[in-house]
Amino acid sequence: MSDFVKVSRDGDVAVVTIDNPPVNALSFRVREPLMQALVELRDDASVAAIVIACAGRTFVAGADITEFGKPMQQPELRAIVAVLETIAKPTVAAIHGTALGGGLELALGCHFRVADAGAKLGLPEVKLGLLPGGGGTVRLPRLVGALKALKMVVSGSPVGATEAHEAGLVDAVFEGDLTTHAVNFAREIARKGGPFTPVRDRDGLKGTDLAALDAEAADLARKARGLEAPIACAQAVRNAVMLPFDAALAAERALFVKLVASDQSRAQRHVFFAEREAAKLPGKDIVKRRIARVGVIGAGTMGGGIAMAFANGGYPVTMLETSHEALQRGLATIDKNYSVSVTRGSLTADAKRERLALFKGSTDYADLADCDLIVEAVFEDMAVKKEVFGKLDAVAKPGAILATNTSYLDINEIAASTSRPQDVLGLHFFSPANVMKLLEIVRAEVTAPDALATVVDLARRIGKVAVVVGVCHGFVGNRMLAARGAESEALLLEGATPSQIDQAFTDFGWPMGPFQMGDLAGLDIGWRNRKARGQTAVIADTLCEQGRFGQKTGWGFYLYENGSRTPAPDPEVEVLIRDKAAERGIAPRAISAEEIIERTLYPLINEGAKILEEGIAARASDIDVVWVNGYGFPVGKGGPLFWAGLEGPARIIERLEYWHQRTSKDVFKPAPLLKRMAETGSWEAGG
Ligand code: 3H9
Repeated sequence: MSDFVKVSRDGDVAVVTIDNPPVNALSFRVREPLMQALVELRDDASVAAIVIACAGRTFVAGADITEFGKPMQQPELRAIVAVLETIAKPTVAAIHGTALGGGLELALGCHFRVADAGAKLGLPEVKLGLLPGGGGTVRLPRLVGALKALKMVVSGSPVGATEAHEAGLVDAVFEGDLTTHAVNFAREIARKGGPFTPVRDRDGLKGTDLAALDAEAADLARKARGLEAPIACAQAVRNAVMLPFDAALAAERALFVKLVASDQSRAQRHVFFAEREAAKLPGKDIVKRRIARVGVIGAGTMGGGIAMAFANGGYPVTMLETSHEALQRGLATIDKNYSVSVTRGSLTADAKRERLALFKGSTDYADLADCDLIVEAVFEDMAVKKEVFGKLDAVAKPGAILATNTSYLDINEIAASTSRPQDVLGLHFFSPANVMKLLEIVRAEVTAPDALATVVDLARRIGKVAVVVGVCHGFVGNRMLAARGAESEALLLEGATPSQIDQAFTDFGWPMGPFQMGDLAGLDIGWRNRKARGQTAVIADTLCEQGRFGQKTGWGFYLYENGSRTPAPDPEVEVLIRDKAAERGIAPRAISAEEIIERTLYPLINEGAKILEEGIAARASDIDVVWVNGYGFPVGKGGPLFWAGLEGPARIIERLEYWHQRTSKDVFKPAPLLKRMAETGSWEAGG
């Protein structure tokens, strides 16, 4: 008997319990005793049936991801599943929590699967740049059909117990003590007698519509945006249909071996662990403050989105506006947004009613007195923010956390203007705040550790990926974005077109390029910011002067005719760019995609190195988390600082120095930490 796999008996039913906290991953220390237990129970004539269950909060959540990239210790999961399939007596997986990846593959090795009503089942390997490598792509289609399997494997999204039951993935759903139900289920099945058909011999592939499968696979491939794993997943499911079982299994294995060694999968695994690491703060035992009600000041796009994010996490919200009309407008928009979700089927009408019941509106600051956290999302102006915080200081209860959603302003200054700077911090949401995963949590100089720990925990509860950052202009994300954007206009003036630059970005894997993004967000936002800071951007400013604000006005860097959201190149903009270049005596030249990347992404990395050096971000991986979750940096490249390691820091420095020499611009001056990284191969200070 091992600490990680225990065998007990309930009459003639054996229960194998995996106990490998926190998520019962199939580490070597589990696989070895599990294999041994299964072999013994198979050969034990006194055992009529076997149940595989898990201790703790979940069934097996997958292979142990930390073992990837190291030599695989035997027995592998595939061998365990193969042994399961040699067992003549009924085997039953008892699934609670999540059966994911290798966990579901283990369950697919059993004759039967029973699940707790709240369980979720899925093959999320694609999100780690992988495909299921323990037979999942070959067995799942035999149970649920090829098309359903394709969708599950390529999306990586789990299904609930009820859906799994309807699809044939699960044989019974129970509420209450699952192991007892599973034992009774197994005993009853054993009593009825076999033979029991292993999943490998089930006939779920009969009548597969290959044309429909290929059409779906082609559609999914189009959306893969340069990622190899979704394509491999689709190929593996197709193999399951076309090849004999063992050949399909071998083909799956070959694809897995290739992917697990790929840079993309390494990058995606890096992001997986980076996201979890980012939420860790020093000082584990800090007592968190109680958050029962949240206040949000401002019911515009940002305030409304923030309020929805909290309501979606189950928190009652008090929304404050200056006028009754503005408040009603804000609440109506929220109602409309939820209605869209109901129409799309992502929210039930009942859930919408429950969410809306969490909102309370007010125009009186005194109504914020019972809030434990108050987030302001008012106009981005220091005087306005200070006025708001002055009022909050007067009404908020002692110990309430006072947060600003500022994107750029000095939070130390805001905090110092109150009588309780220790309770002040930044919660920088990204628009639309109810959708975007990233939350930059800004720690001001004197923010209390328990206030910080409270909001980090709260962020997780409302489904956000939190990264704690320090105070500087633009914090981590927007400060690096400014460094990326600095050269965009220069590239235009020197001869590149907006679509050429955007194309270089989308070829790299971004969902869109900087000009498409500007048009989508509204060019007037940047224009207003520049004016406030005495800065100019000749092309963007001229477009704004002409009323070209982007998609919302039908034109910006591109044309959007008849309400279209698809950007069409506009010859007028190209003439404008050439004219402005001529005025400055710049002769246009051909600009390569490589130059575009060098002049936009290398400064982005360089700025990241400066941020790390200044301690604004605690870890290089935190910066990657910000960029992947907040700005669409391709996850298959792992974030800017991870990608810098792949691209080669020495090359990046060489090219930065080249551009620095040519332009004398600060963004190209290599950061000392980047140089150290080139020498040591590590972003950690001191290597
Ligand atoms: C696979 O199965 C391949 C096979 O097809 C083929 C094999 C041949 N391994 O997320 P949490 C850690 S690929 C190692 O905060 P939650 C995690 O790092 C795998 N460690 O909890 C964290 O550690 P720490 C397919 C893992 O309750 C701690 O557990 N499976 C693994 O919010 C708690 O995690 C997946 O992709 C793992 N597999 O969410 C599932 N999983 O405390 C990945 C977690 O030190 N996991 N850890 O920071 C998840 O999606 C979530 O963890 C889960 C729980 C939903 C299970």
